[in-house]
Amino acid sequence: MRAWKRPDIPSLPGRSGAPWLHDTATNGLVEARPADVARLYVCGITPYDATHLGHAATYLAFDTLQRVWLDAGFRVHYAQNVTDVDDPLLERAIATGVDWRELAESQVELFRTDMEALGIIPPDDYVAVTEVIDEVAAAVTKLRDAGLAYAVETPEAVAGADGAVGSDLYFDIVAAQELTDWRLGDESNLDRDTMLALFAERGGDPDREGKRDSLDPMLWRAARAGEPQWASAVGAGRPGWHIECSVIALKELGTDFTVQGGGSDLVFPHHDMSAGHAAALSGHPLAGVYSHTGMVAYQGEKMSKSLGNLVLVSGLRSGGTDPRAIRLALLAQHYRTNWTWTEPLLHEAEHRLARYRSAFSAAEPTGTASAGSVIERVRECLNNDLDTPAALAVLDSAADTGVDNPALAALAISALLGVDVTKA
Ligand code: 5CA
Ligand code: ZN
Repeated sequence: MRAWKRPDIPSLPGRSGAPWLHDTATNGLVEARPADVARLYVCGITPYDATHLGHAATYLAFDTLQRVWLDAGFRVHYAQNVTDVDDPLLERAIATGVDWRELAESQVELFRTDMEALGIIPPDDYVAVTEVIDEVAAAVTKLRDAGLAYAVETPEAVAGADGAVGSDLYFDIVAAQELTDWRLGDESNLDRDTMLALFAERGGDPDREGKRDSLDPMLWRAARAGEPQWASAVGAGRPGWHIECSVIALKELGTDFTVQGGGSDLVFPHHDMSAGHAAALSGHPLAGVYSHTGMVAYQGEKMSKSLGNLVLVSGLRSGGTDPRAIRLALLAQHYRTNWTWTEPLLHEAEHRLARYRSAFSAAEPTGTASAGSVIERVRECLNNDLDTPAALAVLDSAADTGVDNPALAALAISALLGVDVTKA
């Protein structure tokens, strides 16, 4: 699928090191140093009610990571999916009387415009699940043939175009752990009770009869009346959620890529299960580092489509908010904290943007502080688990004292933080 326009990213004198990043699996900082090309997969949107500020904060965090890698001299290969067939999307389409394909396409288009306005680096591979149905079906077939997938009786299943009635297929987590090095919880480190609770909350079906283990996730959903379906070797139906990301990531990036990213709501079951599927398919780990962003809340709850407590990037933009201010408001929070969006945060960011524009757009020196050393300090902050609030604090004090080369400071703000302070 088409992504969106890439922002200009100037190169800076000198060079950053590889970033240190928090890894959920080991719960510590690890050096995200690629051998050659940094390979990044970030879970994309389920396209309805896009793009809220939680989405924007998550994609901005991985945009910052890429800017640090680029500044450190690494090439980056970035892949992202679009979950354009899934229960919540289909439910929304039915509730609003819109065709699910139209809903998905219009929301992906809105997401593209928002990402472009925010100056977020686009993925090299932007892949919708509807584009890889055959690959997903082939992966499920492979798992079934290896004894890692099994059918559960599905009375609601209807005949596909070939007249055959299929069954839902599940991943056998116990068998997968016997056959591979993968262990459930390797990535999330959660105990079983917590897993069971989160599984039920996040699209799983722990109580379904006929499953071998309550936590076994669905790989393939047999055709149902009124639902989209595709013919396949595992019967007519559609992909499960976790296998979608395993297949797209393996296809575009290969195994053992540098960083798997997403919001912390994906730690379990999504990323644990995606890693399990990938290990069962390839015999290798999915990624080296599992990186997760905190949740943005609004009005006392996690900002989410299902609750409807949303602040949309497009809404702010159409109200006249400068996208650079949105970006600065999000950068003022550390990507791993859970935080609440409020209006005053936007006003602070607008104030900061005005301050940077007047401090760093001058052609002449505004003070004696070295812009080169400001860049080094900003680099240190970002290398330390993408500490953007600390980087902004460095720039705030440089704006106060003035610098010997404002244009160089502006270039660094553009390259590393994606904000062009030289524009009107
Ligand atoms: N399509 C799946 C991933 S395969 C999905 O989670 N889609 S989503 O539209 O719900 O979310 C897209 C991305 O935004 C995910 O990485 C998710 O973790 C992140 N996200 C969702 N809500 C928030 C929030 N309130 N704060 C921060 N990040 C969020
Ligand atoms: Zn995903």
